[in-house]
Amino acid sequence: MPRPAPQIALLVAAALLAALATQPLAAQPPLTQRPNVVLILADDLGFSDVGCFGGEIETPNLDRLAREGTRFTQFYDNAKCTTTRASIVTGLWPQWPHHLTAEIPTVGERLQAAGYATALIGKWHLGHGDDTHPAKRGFDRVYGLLDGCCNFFDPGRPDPKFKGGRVRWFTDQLERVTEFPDDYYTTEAFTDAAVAWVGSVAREEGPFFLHLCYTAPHYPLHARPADIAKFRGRYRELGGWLPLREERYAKQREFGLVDDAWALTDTDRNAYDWEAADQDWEDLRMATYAAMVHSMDREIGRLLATLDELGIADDTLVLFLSDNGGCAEEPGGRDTARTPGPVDDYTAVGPAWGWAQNAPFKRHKSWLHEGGITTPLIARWPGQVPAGRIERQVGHLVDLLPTFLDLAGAEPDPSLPGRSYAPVLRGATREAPERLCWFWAGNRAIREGDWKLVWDNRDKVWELYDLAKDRCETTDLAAAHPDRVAAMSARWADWLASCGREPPR
Ligand SMILES: [Ca+2]
Repeated sequence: MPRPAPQIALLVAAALLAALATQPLAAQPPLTQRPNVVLILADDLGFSDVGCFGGEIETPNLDRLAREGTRFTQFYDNAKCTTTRASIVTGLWPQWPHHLTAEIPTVGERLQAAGYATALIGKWHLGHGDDTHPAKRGFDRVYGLLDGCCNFFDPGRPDPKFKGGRVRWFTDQLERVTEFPDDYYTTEAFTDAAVAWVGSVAREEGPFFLHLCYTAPHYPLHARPADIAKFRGRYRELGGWLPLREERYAKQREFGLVDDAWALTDTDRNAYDWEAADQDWEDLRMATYAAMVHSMDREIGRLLATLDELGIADDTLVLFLSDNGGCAEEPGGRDTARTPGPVDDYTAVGPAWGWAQNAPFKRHKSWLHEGGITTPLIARWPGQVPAGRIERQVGHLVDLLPTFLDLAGAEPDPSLPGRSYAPVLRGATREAPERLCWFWAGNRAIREGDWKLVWDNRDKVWELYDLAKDRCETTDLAAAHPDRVAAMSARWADWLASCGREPPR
């Protein structure tokens, strides 16, 4: 009997892999070893910026992470730096007026109690007081920015174009740092600190928890000239944000990240006319942003190589996500006399690029449409997290702390709003959250099942979407379902009250 041609064997193997990729896997056997956890957070990175989520920016290390792990298409953040970090660190919905108080235990304290070595490297943004400084709140190693953003080349420099020229609060353990060496660049310095710390704890008894929070690609647009040069001209040649969005959407359909039935949204109201824009300057803005993403990926590659060299990659769960969607803010203005990139400039990508960065979704950071709150989550844990898979089960930041407690073998805390996402990470099915809610800058949203009710505080009206059919939020069903709108908006108000906040007028 003739042997099957190699091509046929390959086709059969590909079909089997495709079937595996779309079927829920059986639950994995119980864990025998507690993993190290590396939680990498990017800042203001759009849903589709990295290659494995449809982006044109070269991100070979994150693409490798996706090949060796799973990508998640319905994992949610809180639309903003502070609120997202609050939920990661406390496991709670954002609490007003203070996200972190002495009474609220942190993920660092909880994992220390479970026997983990802990580090917070990069951006914290939850304060620097006795109750809020990470070195006083459960992290053995602390290095980085305690404020919201800083100059990448010289974090000690006041930024005259932003919030009155305040000098950022940078820390090394409890020592404030104001002087930085020549050739400093935050993305690289954070990685240096992370690599050194992992090397110091990897051979100790017990696992570690590294929370590595890059400030990239949040503004100001600062990148090394050699990285900018790799992207310069590409965005002008492509023809701006509308073709960029189409190109990313096409790639996402090819990958199976989006549903072919979803319609791309109309042009965002804050996007402007490419034909009338200074196209060369716009190209430089986006090329500099791409360079920041690209260099972050290169640094993540250094950390992954360290895990390999130490022989601990198989014992380590690596998670990568963004704190919110691409950003429409424009500190520094749309001043084409500026030159994005170097230390003495202060520029952002602006609302048109910031919207395209969230393709195929609607709106930006601070808004609660899917473009503001959907994070490109990647998880890798060889032998535990299925490789090459795309997962669509809904999850939220509040699930992370229960996940870490679960993996650490610690007692679950039923007072926390989230539930362990570990079964989903490991390829099994878990019961979907009953309800997810958001509030930021007057914007409001609640998701129950596939129904999502969302309020844009400029329009001041509830919109209702069926996300299973319309994840891009193009067809408002509120007028057809007034009872559902009333019931969901009442439950949203109850949720807000539970977070200590008065209902907005
Ligand atoms: Ca952010």
